[in-house]
Amino acid sequence: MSTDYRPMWQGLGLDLEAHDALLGVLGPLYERTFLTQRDRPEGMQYFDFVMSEVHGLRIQELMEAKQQGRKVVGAFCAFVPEEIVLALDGVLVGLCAGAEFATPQVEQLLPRNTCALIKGFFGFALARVCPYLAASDVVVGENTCDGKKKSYEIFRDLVPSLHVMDLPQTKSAEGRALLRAEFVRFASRLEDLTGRKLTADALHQGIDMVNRKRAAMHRLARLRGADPAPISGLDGLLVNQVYFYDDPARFTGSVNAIGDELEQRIAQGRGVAPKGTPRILISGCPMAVPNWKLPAIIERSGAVIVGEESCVGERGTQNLTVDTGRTGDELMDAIVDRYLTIDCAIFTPNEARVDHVLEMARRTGADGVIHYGLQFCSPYLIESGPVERRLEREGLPTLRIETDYSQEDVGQIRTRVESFIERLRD
Ligand code: BJ8
Repeated sequence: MSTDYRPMWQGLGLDLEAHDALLGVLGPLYERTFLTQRDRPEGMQYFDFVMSEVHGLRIQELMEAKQQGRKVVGAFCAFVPEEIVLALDGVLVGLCAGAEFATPQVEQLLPRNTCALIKGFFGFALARVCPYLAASDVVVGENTCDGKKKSYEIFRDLVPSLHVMDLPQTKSAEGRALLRAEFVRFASRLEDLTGRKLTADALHQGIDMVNRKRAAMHRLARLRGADPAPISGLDGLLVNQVYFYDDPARFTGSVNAIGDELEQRIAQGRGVAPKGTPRILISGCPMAVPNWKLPAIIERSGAVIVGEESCVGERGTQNLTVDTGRTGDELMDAIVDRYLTIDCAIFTPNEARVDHVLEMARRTGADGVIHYGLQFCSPYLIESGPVERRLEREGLPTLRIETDYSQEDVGQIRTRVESFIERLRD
């Protein structure tokens, strides 16, 4: 970052010293993890730039948007409908939750055995180091797992404005009705905030923008199915992570530019790893920036990751919203139907998730699946057993990894991943 953003961060109320410490760790970690990879697509330079400016230029853009009267909506979950936010001229951003920070302060508010993602967003808030949170006019919390649901009761005191969205636990007619009612309530909260009215025209535009963004991600996901893999899993994950921060139209253009480049690479038979390199699909909990621990271990151990069945990945981006409705009600129905297809482990039953893993494995030519569960995350850890058994039955070797954001278990995970990759080679 060449511009001095300190006055902006100060104006946002960040703790400059703690924030400097965060950036001082993030920058070198990014360089070691991403910039040392060989033969990256040139289009990744855009994403390197976005990451180098993720607390700088992008925040400045948000501040400019706010000056023009737009509202910033911060979120932690793939269930927050960006279509509605855009239709009310808002900007949706993902909030920092991918690293541990201020752990002693966090553990004064939350039990130690809370998942790292929840502790992560508490840490960023308590230490005042997330400019996205500081720039948000409203933060959306969702009643998904018990951990999030109960922790939002405490988090409410840490942010100026929290909107809690209730979510169903089943995909029944009653569950759908609840989700619809909650999306309507969310829209009305945003109408109050923005002083705008939700119209069918604006919803059409919001749906169109998000559909284009997701279609670009679908294209990237398809191209990752080529052997040799034209892009690393780390870079694929990075694109999925930037999805939550960047301007949607610019992001879509940048992903499509990568798509064009990957098509050329595939035509030339050019890849980031030799043809026949073991191919791995990751499935499980979301990996928010800068949570790159497991993917880095996997790819440094000689495999290539070809997809993520995750909310920072295909669980979050799969399926477009049908845009043929003419009235606001019809379009709201279409949005609800699209979000109800998200196979989060908070739903019961959740067989569609493992069907999706199998479909992804076939499409990407994956040789095996690594299930990533965050310690203390009951929904995904409990579901990982049935997922593993079904995948193994279907002939897909599966390894379950349970971890957190610390680096203490890196050696142990590496040993398990290496022997799993050997199994895939046999
Ligand atoms: S739609 S996956 S983004 S809830 S890891 S906090 S589940 S204890 S993140 Fe998620 Fe929305 Fe579902 Fe997706 Fe709880 Fe588990 Fe922690 Fe989790």
